[in-house]
Amino acid sequence: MASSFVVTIIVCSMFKKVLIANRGEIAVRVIRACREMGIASVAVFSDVDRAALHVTQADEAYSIGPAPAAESYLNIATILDVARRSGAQAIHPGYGFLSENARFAQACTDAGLKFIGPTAQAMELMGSKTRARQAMEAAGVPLVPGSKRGLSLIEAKALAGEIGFPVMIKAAAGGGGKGMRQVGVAAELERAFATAQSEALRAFNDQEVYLEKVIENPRHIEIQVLADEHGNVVYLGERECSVQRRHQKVIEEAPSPVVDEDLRRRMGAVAVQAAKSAGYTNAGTVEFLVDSKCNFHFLEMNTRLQVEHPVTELVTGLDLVHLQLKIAAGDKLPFFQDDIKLRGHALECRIYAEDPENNFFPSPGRITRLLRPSGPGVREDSGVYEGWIVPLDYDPMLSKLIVSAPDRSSAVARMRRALDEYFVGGIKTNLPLFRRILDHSDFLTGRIDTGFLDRLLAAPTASADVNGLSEIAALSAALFAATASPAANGGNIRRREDQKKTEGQAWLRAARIEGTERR
Ligand code: MV4
Repeated sequence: MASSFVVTIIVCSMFKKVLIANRGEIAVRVIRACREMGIASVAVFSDVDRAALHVTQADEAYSIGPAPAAESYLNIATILDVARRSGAQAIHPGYGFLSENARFAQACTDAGLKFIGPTAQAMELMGSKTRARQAMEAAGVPLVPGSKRGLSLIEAKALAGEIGFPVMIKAAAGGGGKGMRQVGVAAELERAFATAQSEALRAFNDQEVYLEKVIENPRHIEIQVLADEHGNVVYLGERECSVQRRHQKVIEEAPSPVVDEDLRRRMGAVAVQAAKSAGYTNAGTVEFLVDSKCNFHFLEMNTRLQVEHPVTELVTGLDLVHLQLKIAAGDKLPFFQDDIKLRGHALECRIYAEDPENNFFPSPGRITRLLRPSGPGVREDSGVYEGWIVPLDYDPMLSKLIVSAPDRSSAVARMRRALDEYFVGGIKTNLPLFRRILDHSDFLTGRIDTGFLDRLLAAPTASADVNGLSEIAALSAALFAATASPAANGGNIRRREDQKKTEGQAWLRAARIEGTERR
């Protein structure tokens, strides 16, 4: 009798070398994951990034051209050439730059390189907001009421009359708030339509616009999904991202203060359905607008790893970049939906080189002093180091400060403590803004919507008096530190009354640090 043997050959298909087509903290983040997984990393850098942190951390680094992103980090041919020369088998795009460029994803595939992300087809579908709305409606995903295709002015007038004002005119090729116009009354529609069209044409070379009903004072809540290339899709809970300014997120958290288990299950199921129907693979995020009654509406799908992914990592205990690499290498998801448990609370502050006192103008330059927070429950994903000159050519985000704790209020306390430990000298940062947000009663009670930060910034600051006092305190502390002998403030001895929780504390520390620096 013939006996048959089933021989299973386990082929290790993990990449040996990965190129990271990005810079800053996200390049460092991906390089770290590669190192942990025994994968060699290839960095690319522009002329102004020759000494950037990601270049020093990678196994190899290649110059890709001048500072302007269009000539370096967005140059597909150059990046593919570096991949070929270095022998990389896959490319991680990070976020921004080429990360949501379907042509780039396709060019990688055509060059025999694995793009670590979804297919070009899935990216293209989600890149067109009208096509995405058609596909999502067909999949039973709840949409914001409005049109599913591009409209003429006449069609827009008719539809707006039907669904009622206010309405939002959006660019089909847009996303993230670009080419978007709110219209309050019928008389404003024609002008807003024309403006939106010409903005869309200029920004995206595509003047198609569509219309949605306005969701008033919405929350921005998004669901993280992971999909392998074998049809398995899971959701990893939500992120609350309502604290924004000019469509730039400032603080993110997980879980959302308003999402309970039932809502999470419903939003999660919809997000998984959205991903499945789009043939989506790898990591992605389904964005929802959530109204005051907790109705949720599909907004768009981000086809990349997002800036705020660490808060999801901290509440799920998963490493999203490890998982992205495994999925791209053809592995099955190593868990099922029921295995995913959320634990505790995580907050993220995006630290920017910008001046809150001067309309958040970018504040590049040399970081003369850098004290970074650490200790229990603190993670800092940074792209900078002391002595490095922050270039003015790119997004001025320096780092992300992320904390986790058993519950929301202890996470807030931990974030305040970590912010107190954080000092960046030589350039202006938005660090002082976070203290204001974390002291705000609406933030503390979770009453945040997408208008929260604008309202906070429009309100008069604590008082001019307090500002004056903290400046005097900083000056006198600097004088003290500069003139006192090391023993006078040595050993970090501080009297109890100096330790009280004030905004001046950071200033006092700053002045002391700068003082010692000048000695
Ligand atoms: C909306 C909206 C209200 N109603 N659409 C802004 C970014 C882009 N992705 C979509 N955006 C919005 N679309 C309808 N129908 C309000 C916003 C919006 C917003 C959304 C998410 C986070 C912050 C925001 C800030 C202002 C406006």
